Amino acid sequence: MKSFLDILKEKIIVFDGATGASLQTYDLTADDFGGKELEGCNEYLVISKPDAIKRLHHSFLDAGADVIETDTFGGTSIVLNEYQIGNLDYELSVKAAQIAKECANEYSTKGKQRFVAGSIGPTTKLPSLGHITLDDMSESYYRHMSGLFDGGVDLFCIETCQDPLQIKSALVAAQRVFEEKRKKLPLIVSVTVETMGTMLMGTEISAALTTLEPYDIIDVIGMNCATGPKEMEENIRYLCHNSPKYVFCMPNAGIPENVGGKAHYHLTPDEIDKWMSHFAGDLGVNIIGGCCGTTPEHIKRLANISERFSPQERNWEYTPSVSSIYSIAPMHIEPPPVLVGERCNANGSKQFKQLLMKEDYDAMVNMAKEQIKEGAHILDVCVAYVGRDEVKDITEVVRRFNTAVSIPIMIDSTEVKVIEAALKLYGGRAIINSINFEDGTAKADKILTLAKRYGSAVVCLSIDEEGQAYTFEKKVSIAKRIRDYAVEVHKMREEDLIFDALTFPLGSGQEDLRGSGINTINAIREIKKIMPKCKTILGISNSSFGLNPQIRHVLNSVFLHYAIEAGLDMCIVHAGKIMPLFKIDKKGRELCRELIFDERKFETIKN
Ligand code: THG
Repeated sequence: MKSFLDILKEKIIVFDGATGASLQTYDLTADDFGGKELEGCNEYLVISKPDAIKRLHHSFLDAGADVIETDTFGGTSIVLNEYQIGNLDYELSVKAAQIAKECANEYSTKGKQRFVAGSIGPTTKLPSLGHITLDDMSESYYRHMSGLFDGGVDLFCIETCQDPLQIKSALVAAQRVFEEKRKKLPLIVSVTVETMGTMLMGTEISAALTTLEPYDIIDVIGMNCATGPKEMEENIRYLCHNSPKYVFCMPNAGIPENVGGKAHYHLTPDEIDKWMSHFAGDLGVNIIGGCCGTTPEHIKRLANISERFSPQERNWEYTPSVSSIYSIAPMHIEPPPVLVGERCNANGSKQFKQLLMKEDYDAMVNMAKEQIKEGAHILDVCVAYVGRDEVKDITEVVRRFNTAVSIPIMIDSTEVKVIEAALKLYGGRAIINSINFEDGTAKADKILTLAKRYGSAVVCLSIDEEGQAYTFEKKVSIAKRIRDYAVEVHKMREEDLIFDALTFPLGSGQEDLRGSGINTINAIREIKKIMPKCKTILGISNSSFGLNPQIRHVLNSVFLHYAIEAGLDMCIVHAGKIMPLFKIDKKGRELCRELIFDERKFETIKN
């Protein structure tokens, strides 16, 4: 017997068709559902009328489906509670899995194995809108998934996803189940892109891919529901061109039309055949199936496609990026740098600090939006302030930024609890700023574990047990040590590590900092040379602490120029205050250059 993932390499796999719409044609009575109060609860049918579910499975197995889905789309306690049976979540999931497995086994042959996918729906709540916390949602998913696992499903299908934060809570649960059972099942995540072209929360397909791509436990990413194949084409093409994971596509039989008060799906088997042949044969989709309105007749045609085509070679190209719930920001752009707005920082902006004190969150959101207007691609967010509860503050801020701010965030904190609280509220792919080896690896271990759990990228500072690195050698050797550790021990990918060789004030007149500009620039060049996949970043404004504002903008801009020349990918700056070099007079430029490269013919810069 081959595994599901082995077969996925060899053939286009066919899923089954609509559950809900098919069940409706069976004319089930209230009694069939187990009474008036359970009428319409399809998940309870595995207890009250298992024959109806078996009939459904058989109809799709007869049509040639390789995979049938369990009757558990609304199988979480969150949904079952609407029928007051949330406590039956585990039991119903086990039962549904057993019934499906029994049916699949009847049909399975050596030449055509049949599999069962545990259907895991989106529930009825959107965590990004504050309907439920990630922890509560995850707990509900965990019981549901444990039941599916114990009932014997071959894989998990987290489908019809509406909100990236909802997906993350399901992934936290899946990770927990796989760890507890010491066995990982193949896992599909399938998002629903509405007719307006984004997920319900406004998420573009690129943002969904960026948020999901870092998760090792996900094997397949795709789309299902909401529309027919025609409306999915551009997004399916995007996934096929960009996704390193297998691609899944399960459209409705067209956009539903209201016919006599009922949803009517009009796409014929011929039309589905035409589109899905194109997706599988030209674009390289690996798994095809049907969602709402698709019947065994449609699935028969998909099984035929699977016989006509083999999996196409996809020459995908993935650009390492981060995301908000809406859109993405690559971690390297041409020309560089990626601009990380520095102003939403209680230690870096008097205005932001005062707004935090007043707890004026709307105005904080406005500061974020101003930075986007000024050209920031990503926002650094820091609410650390002595005497305040940082976990509470980050919770208030990230909850709002998650939906109100269109660009990705960088969580700037040294506290593990704060980072964790932020990641639990953020639906995009965030950057954690930062880890270091100041107290050895203990704290970095905790933060890297969070980074893996939530798919984040991580800024790594050149700081070790002996303190901050001032010399070139120290900056590089610590970066290398952190890289090796993060990759080997925590299985981080090099492209998700962003090295900060540290920026110290250059104009302070402090003798021991004289060489620090050139050391930082040389360290960036060396880090890019020995770890070319890794990214680099600097908090540029640190370089000009203590100088007057006009001189600061000049020095920051010149320092940034040389850092970019050395290979800097990203910088934390006040985006609106960075000047192109041609706007700086020659004398000012030269003065700054001498300061940065420690060629000073003078003692200190005059304010
Ligand atoms: N590396 C990494 N993260 C960092 C830094 C770094 N985060 C914080 C900091 N350094 C980068 N952010 C800032 C933000 C603001 C300023 C400097 C660095 C700054 N602010 C003015 C001031 O304090 O004088 C503005 C004052 C105001 O507007 O009120 O200079 O190096 N990884």
